[in-house]
Amino acid sequence: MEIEPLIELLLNTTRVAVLTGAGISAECGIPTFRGEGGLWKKHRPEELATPTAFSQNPNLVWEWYDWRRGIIGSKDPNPGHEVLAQWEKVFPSFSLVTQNIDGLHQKSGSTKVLELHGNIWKFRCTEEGTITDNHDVPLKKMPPLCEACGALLRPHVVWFGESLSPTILQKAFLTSASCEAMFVIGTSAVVQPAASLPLQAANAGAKIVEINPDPTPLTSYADFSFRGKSGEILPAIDKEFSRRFKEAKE
Ligand code: BJW
Repeated sequence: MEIEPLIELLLNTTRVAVLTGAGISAECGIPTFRGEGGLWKKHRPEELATPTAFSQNPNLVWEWYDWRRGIIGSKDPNPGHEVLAQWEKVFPSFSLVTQNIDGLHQKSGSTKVLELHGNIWKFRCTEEGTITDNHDVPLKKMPPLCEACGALLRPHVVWFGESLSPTILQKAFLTSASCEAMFVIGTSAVVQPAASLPLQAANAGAKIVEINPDPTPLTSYADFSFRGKSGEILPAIDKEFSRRFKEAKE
């Protein structure tokens, strides 16, 4: 797809929103969920990513998260994450909403990230609801227990059938209702309510920019569809945008 019309749009836009999914971290070596090599090809979501699975077999679920923490902890952000961290400083209003739990946006320098599905580096006490940071790889105790009350800890993530944080979700919907352009990057756009955010943005008049090697249910709503890896396409867009932005200021 031609980059020029998008650059024109970005040069005339102040309110930009971004929704990311597992695909943005794929080039770091972190498996996505769906598609070739995806986590859900090898594991059944019902056995690992539901409250029932956790109550029936907390050890199994924790072993899976421990394994994933091992992978994620050894990875660094890629150029796609880095561009988004830069854009936070470039656009007068910039919101980054992610479905990812890997914390790589923050690691690349993004400071205001709305994490819809939680964060793998946080624990939540199943009794008191207290949230704590933990970066141990591997975990010291399996399953981990709350230091304050001894109850079972769980990963501070959102499983199927669980509600997202109403505060975070409300902020995400406000963002999509008020942006002028929304980038949708590396998501299969099938998991709700996250997948509704770009539709809401489109209904409110925002231009939708999709970056994904494959088409998704969102593709027919997109004004710009870039087929490829976000770690390559975002830097290409940014390079041209930065050049034209500087030129316009001179
Ligand atoms: C690249 C690339 C590269 C590759 N560059 N791109 C309405 C209708 C129908 C169902 C529901 C509904 N509302 C709620 C539901 C139920 C359910 C749901 O949506 N189910 C659908 C699957 C049908 N939703 C929920 O249960 C949610 N809760 C909720 O809504 O509560 C209220 C409620 C409950 C029940 C009924 C009704 C209301 C909670 C959803 C929680 C999702 N949790 C997970 C696990 C998080 C923790 C963990 O990681 O362990 O979140 S599942 C998994 O999917 C994870 C992801 O964040 C999420 C989205 O996946 P994502 O990011 O899109 O990844 P992939 O793998 O699917 O796609 C990767 C993409 O990248 C692909 O397109 C590639 O092509 C691309 N790609 N390389 C760019 N280099």
